[in-house]
Amino acid sequence: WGVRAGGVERFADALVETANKIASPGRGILAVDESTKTIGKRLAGIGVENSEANRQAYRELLFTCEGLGQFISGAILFEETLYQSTRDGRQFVNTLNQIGVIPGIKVDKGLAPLGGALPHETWCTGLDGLSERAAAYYQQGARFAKWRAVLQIVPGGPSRQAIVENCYGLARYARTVQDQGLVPIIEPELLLDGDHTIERCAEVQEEIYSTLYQICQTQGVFLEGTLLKPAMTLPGADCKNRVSPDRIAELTVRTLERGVPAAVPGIMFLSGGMTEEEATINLNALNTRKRKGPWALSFSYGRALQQSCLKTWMGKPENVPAAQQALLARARANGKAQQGQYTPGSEPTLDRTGTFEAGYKY
Ligand code: 5MM
Repeated sequence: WGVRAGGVERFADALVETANKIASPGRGILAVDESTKTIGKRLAGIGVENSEANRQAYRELLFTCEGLGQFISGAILFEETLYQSTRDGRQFVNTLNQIGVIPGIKVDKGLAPLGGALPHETWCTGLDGLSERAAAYYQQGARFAKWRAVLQIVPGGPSRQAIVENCYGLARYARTVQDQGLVPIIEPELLLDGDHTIERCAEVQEEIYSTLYQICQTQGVFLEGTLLKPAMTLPGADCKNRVSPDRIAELTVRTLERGVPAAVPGIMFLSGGMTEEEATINLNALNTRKRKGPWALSFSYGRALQQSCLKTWMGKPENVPAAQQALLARARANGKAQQGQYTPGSEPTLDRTGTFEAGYKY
């Protein structure tokens, strides 16, 4: 593969295989790596207490959902979840593998204020000890990792400092976990907050991607064994000019073609507060456009895969089968959208408003 010397050499074939499996046709990622605080918000939304038992019960519902592997290739877990089991003692990593879903792990340690940058700009922590943690997660059965850096469009920003620092963290993380056998999902999330136009979003994302891949080169990241998890190219939540899914697809593809190397096998979008149906329709539009870029365009949705499921479950054991059907319906919808075959409204949703929350940094 011509990779730069280090642990990654021994894992190169496996990394490529895993990345390609995750980005395989008709499948995408279930992002359920909410930290304890964020899952607390989701559980509060259905009146359920944020206890370890309730977090375990919810994740057991997800990871024992028969048939999920047809549409979901990987699930991102929070550290607590990676070591949990079903109530009858089966490790979650095993139940996931049984239903055909590759277990992954969130390895960043969250955001911290970035001194010297614009107010509210952050950097992503977690590089200290990452190598050792990645080795332990691999031992426990994880085969891919995720690190989420956050940038925001504000007047005069994001600052160059924030872009460079966040891209540096993503690249260093990526190479570090590759050396331990984990496929890095590189997530430079650009928040929906703001009143900027879709064109401004495209401009900023172009700068982010070109900076990111330049630093990935400097750090020796093996691109064939990575996946990118960006936001779609969208107008800000407060922008008066709303745009069609076709326009979103056009600018998203153009931006990616300008900045993401062809060596990257898959682009797994985050949902960022869109409703379940919006996220699916936009993904479908992306996959019906003609394009030059060779990557798979798929999903790594958190909120846009879980809202109906949570609202059906409501913390009640008797609702588990119905909640699993709700999850399957949205997974199937996105599986079809990945192939450009989704008919709007053809799968049920209980998510009418979306989960966008202005100013919320989780
Ligand atoms: C599922 O939420 C993920 C973890 O968030 P925190 O550790 O900050 O609680 C989050 O990184 C998520 O994977 C991405 O934001 C994409 O999720 P959405 O909901 O935007 O699709």
